[in-house]
Amino acid sequence: LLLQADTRSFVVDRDHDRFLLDGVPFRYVSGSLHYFRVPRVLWADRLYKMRLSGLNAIQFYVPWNYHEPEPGVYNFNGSRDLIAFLNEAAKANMFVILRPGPYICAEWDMGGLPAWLLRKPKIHLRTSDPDFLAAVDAWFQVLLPKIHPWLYHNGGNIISIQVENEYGSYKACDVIYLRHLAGLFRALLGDQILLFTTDGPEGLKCGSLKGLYTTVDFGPADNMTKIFALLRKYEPHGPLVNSEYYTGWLDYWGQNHSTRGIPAVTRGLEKMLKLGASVNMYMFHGGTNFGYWNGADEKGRFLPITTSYDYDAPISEAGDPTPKFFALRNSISKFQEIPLGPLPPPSPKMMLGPLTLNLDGDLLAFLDFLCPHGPIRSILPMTFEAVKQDHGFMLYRTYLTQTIFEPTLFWVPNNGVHDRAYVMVDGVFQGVLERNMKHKLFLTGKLGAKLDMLLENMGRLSFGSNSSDFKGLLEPPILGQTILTQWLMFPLQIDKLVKWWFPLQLLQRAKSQSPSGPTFYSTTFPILGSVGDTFLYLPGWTKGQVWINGFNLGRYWTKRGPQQTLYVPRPLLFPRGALNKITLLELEKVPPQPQIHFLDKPILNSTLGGTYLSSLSADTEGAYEPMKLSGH
Ligand code: 6GJ
Repeated sequence: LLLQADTRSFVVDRDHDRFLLDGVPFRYVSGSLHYFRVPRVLWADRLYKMRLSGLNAIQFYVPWNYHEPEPGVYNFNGSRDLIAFLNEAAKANMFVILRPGPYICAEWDMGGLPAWLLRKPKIHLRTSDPDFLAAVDAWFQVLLPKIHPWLYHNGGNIISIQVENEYGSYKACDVIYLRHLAGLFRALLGDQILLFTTDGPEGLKCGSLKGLYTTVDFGPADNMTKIFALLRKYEPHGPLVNSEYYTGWLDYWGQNHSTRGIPAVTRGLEKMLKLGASVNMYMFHGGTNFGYWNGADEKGRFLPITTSYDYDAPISEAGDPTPKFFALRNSISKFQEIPLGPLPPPSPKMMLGPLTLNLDGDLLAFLDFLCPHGPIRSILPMTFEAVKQDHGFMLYRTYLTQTIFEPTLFWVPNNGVHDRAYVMVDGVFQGVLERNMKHKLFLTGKLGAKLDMLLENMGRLSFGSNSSDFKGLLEPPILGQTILTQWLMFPLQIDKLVKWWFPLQLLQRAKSQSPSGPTFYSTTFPILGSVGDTFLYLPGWTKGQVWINGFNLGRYWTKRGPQQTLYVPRPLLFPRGALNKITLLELEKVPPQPQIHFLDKPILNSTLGGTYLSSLSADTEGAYEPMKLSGH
């Protein structure tokens, strides 16, 4: 009987330790890129370059929090249009290995889980907790029917789907939860699609599940023979699969820039391909953590991920093929056919500046506009999650109930600053308190003075967090012997204000004050020559947030490094003399000359990281000594 021409299938052939695509032996050589870290207008460019490198598949996560900003509110538009991205991958002739979570890790805020889950503070994330499962079921009943038509056997390009993410690395090890997910995926996607799990070698025990194909992840420095032998205990037959072969590594603010050498990366890839394994390289293109989307890790110290997710990947953050790209293409060419066709040249880069920014005013001067509904009052401070503010900044205000004549210790017990607090007394900046750091402040002030703390959420723990990472003031601060109570919380809608421009009449009033603490600066500028990708450089600035033409470009932390420049994709900029607007919220201290530059190359590896690490012992006694990070 002839196979029906349209019988499409992607299966595991356990008799010959391989995949079969439509009955023909198939091996994927895949690369990870995250649509949520690349503006939509650049998706096709990145995918085309990945195809030309010899990849025949791409692998990517779906961040739940990117698509369900509020319970029951969904966003699949613009750069969140997942279906459009699947379509771009199909146009680039790429198969897709999809990883919808619900937890994805990925150095993304809360590993992709929505912060609104924490409005039930006792929820047990990533377990069979009924509250968690109810939210997961509702989300997947929206997402998975969208995916269904894109499954390979239905005519699409999705050849396999991962359930959860490295669940074996999570303390809960709740098999009921994993079984629930597998059942839900089967119910909504049918019996044909290949479902799999991914774990590090130490996570295979709790992360694998009968009925889901077991895969592993490891990097160039790991013992491949040993790890694949361990994998064979779970999958005695079928193709060997490494779902995350690390081509580079992630960066944390305050730590040195991470790189991975080319020879080790290519050697490991060729060894796996020689074994007939299917491999996904994590990352092939890293992209950027725009806005507030970066996640964080905790290794003795709280370690937020930088805005750049360049990852020292084969395709740079700006989309340029690197020497590692050509080396990997050469390795792949020994096993797979490389598409012919010219590789696009690196994108045109642009230099501009220096530009002098104008003082718009202290953040406090705009409080009415930033918090139009007014403050929430509570005896004890409330978390971001309790007031339903997921990202960014919240102002906490109280009033001194006595005059403090002598400099008096001000601190927050139980490491209760999540994650940084910028402290003002009657609008005058006093200094910073930071999570896991024993910064101390000494304050004076008169009876009735305003004590303001601007709390910054630096991104929620994403890897293996053993507790929910609430943000804001988790404990009432202490001034001398007094526990400060009676708080006003102002959730701040900064992005709305920046996007829709500052009310001009307000700007005039605000300018009168001499800047102190969190302050807005901005300017407008035309681009008269040709527009190109560029890298915003802020020498002398300290730490803050940047918007270009209303787009939240991400965080800068010049003082701490290692990242010194922020990637500005050309499509964000208006050409031919039209005015572009840049707005900065500087949280600490501006340089004598409030100037910024646009460079034609990135600086991601400043030595300031070292300076910062050594400065810890100087100005912040007793601070945690930064851990020498062994790995992720
Ligand atoms: C993965 O955990 C994760 O699945 N990961 C890394 N793991 C290295 C573990 C070595 C002990 S490095 C960065 C990636 C991503 O976080 C990925 O989402």
